[in-house]
Amino acid sequence: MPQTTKVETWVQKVKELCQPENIVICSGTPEEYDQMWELLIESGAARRLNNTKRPNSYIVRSDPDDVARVESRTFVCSHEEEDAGPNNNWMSPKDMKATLTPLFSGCMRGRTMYVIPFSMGPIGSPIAHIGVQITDSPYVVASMHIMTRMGRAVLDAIGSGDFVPCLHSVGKPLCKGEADASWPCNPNQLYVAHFPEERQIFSFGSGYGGNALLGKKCFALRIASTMAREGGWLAEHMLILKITNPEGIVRYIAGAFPSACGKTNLAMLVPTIPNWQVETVGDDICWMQFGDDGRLYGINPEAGFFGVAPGTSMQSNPNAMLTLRKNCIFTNVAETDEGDVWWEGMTEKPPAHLIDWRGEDWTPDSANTAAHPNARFTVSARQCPTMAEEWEDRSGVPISAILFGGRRATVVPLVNESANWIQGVFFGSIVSSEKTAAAAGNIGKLRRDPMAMLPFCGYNMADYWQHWINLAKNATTKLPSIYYVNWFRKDENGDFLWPGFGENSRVLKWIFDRCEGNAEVIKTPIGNVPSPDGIDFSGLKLSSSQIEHLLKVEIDGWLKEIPSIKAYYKEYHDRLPKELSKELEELKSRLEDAKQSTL
Ligand code: OXD
Ligand code: MN
Repeated sequence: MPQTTKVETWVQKVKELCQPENIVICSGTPEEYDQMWELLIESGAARRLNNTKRPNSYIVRSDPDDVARVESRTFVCSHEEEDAGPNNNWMSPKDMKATLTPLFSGCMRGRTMYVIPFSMGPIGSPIAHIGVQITDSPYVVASMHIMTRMGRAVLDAIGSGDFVPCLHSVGKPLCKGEADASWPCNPNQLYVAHFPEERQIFSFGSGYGGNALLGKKCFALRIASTMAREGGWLAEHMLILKITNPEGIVRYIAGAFPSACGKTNLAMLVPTIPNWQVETVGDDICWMQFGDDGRLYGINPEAGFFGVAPGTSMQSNPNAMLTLRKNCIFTNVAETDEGDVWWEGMTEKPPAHLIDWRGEDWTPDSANTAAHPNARFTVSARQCPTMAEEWEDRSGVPISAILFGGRRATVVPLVNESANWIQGVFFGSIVSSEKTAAAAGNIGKLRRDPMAMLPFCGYNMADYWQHWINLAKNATTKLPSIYYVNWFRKDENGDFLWPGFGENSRVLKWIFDRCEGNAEVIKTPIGNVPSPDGIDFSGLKLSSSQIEHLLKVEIDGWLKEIPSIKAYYKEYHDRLPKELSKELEELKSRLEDAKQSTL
């Protein structure tokens, strides 16, 4: 008799707990994908878009109370509260299980339970890891078809090996004869719970995005970050791009930016500098492992893009728009009278009439936006015209440089190179963004989002910084250089100084040239900035004083920032790596020396 596998044992356990009506082991076939859409159309959650406008694509409307990741209901359940850190909500594993068990008991009554074996990263890649998600949501099954490699091939790859169990329910059991909601959910009893020591995820009550597609933020960042710490690798909230210079030399750059800082746009950038090429490897997550040569090799563990639709246009991101021409899922966007999609920013002039994300009539005079601000597209990466041919290479791509960036109107220059790895980790630890697009004069309202991982690090952030620092302690590693970039500096009138988008290629070129040993820097108290002629600004409408402002090292501004960094570090008490407090002290004394010498 064949042995029962770990997957079978777990499925049986979940079946007994959740009591579904049926069980489907997902195959990952196109037929299965189509079946999910038949169900979603029948329930009223989805509509097929006009096939001539947007072939094989669907528009989905979620419950208006289930529209985004809910950080306040996201928990890291380590045994010790200190191990989750001040960056996470914490509950003990015992208490969380005592809370969740009654919620999950019978929660799939009247529903089908889908078992989704999925691989984060190309199947068989030494950098990839496998999960199995159990869900009662056909929308999740369809989305996982696009966002991950999943189905039969992954089940075969697991064999008798390990996987991360990810249990998800929308939290709405159905009684016999009861009519189902078009988007069943239970937002009043929402839990997205991670058990890092056991490597398990439980999510209850939401069907939306990162709450429900558990391979993404829950596994590929929160759980994977704890696995990475243990295994000496990195699981990061980073895009990966490939850049090729006119001589055909290739470099790969990874970059961490908080939400709403244009990560997808940067990953799909159209360079404005002649004869340079930028291609895409990933837009949201990067897993990096050391190769035999001591370099960090990165993979994009996802197979698709789950991007914010509003603001995406042929001007801001033509490659995303081309990616979206067919085979897409659009969630909470508006629908046009022709059966196509629209969102704010897609065209300069909105259509005269739309059905908005709530299913109501909408005209440009309507008080609300037509698309929800967190409306999303879900699409296979394979459709992106700029995907680099090696984006699915099992061994990953060698990373030459890491970018950290936030949205800062003042103080932080366009680009600043760290003198060494530890200073680079310091840069990452202080990444911050203005809470909103700060009006001129309204300076200082900062949210620190270290390495853009604040909502995604599955353990104490201070220990995470220590993990980064420790990578430099192994003499055989050849670590990438680190850059702190800021596309969002403003002038005295509150206008952006830097045009951004495709013009960011000029900064990438400087970084590329630095990696090749071909560009000059000026050493400053905060790090190495380009010499005024270091970045090619030709053809841009920028005055020399604007260029100076973009690259300026504001000694007083940085000095004012020191107490806020200090206060922020204090939240981590004695877990803060001593290397970081030393970096901060040294920065302060370099800034004070510089101030003295200009007096
Ligand atoms: C995302 C996010 O959805 O960072 O990628 O919130
Ligand atoms: Mn993200």
